[in-house]
Amino acid sequence: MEGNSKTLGEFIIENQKEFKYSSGELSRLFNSIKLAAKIVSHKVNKAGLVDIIGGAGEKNIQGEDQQKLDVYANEVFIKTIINRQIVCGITSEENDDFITVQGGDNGNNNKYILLMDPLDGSSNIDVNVSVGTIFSVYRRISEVGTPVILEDFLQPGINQVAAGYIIYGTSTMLVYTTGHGVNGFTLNPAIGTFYLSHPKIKFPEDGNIYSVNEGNYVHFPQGIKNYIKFCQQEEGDRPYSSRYIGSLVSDMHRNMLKGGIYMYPSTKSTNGKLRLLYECNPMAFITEQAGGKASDGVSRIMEIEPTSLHERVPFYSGSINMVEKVENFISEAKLSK
Ligand code: P6P
Repeated sequence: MEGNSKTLGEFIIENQKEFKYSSGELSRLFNSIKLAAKIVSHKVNKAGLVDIIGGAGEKNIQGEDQQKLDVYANEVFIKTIINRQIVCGITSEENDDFITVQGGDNGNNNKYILLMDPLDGSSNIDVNVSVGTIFSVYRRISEVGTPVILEDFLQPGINQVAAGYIIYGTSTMLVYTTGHGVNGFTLNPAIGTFYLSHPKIKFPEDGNIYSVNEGNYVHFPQGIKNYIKFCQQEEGDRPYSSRYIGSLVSDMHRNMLKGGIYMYPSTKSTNGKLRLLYECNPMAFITEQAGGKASDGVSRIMEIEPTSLHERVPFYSGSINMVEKVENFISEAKLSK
């Protein structure tokens, strides 16, 4: 019964103590993310009805066609957050460089920075498959009162103050952590309120779902090829199920609720596809806070020292036993070379 469930607003107020050192700024940041999420959710759910799907004709820094909804979601989150003078800087997948929040002294006096992928999985939009927004919040390291600098954004994931995602699926959910566990809120679009629907989400230690684009199989490291063959063998609780939506948020959300692993391996020519700062680190923070594990195949994702805004890393994230199994396959393959 919705009347019995806490709203996101009530939950934030009740857990204000989690936002340590915050004089309400982080609560205000969450409220602006909540507002932007509702606006984007409304537009995404109407996408099939109005002419805003399909490529906008421009390409983002990743060389990917910018879907019109990508551009729209990016503008909504940036404008909603900048207009509330809460952060001093923003990095977005859709912007080549970081955005300094002008607002005169006011902007520079804010102590938080936001990194985001405003609409992840946007290639799914015009085929009516779920997409998501991913966000990550840090405290600035440069002096308050001065303009934000690149080093503010190049912090390791362990410095995150908060992280979360919005999944625009069969329903719109906001899932976040501030380092005190993971909680999920579902939007009732009729009244525009998010209700606590998934308290204290826990990643099952094991699972039988693996999520990877097997179309890239020939380019995978040998250890990943060996792991995929392991998943497909008839033995014990295997073969596992292969589930890959092509939307990181959707695959990770399902795996967190049911158990499973998401993999985006490196290839000979690339470090994979996923971006460390605004995809891997926030999803890793949530994964670890829910009791899972997130690795680049060798090291903890959140301990990687970033060197550039849009750098990519191999990404293995999910049920801890499955991620550790993949790490073993990778190290065994290296030893057998
Ligand atoms: P591929 C979407 O572009 C994304 O960043 C993730 O959401 C998704 O899991 C992955 O890329 C899909 O990439 O190469 O398998 O199409």
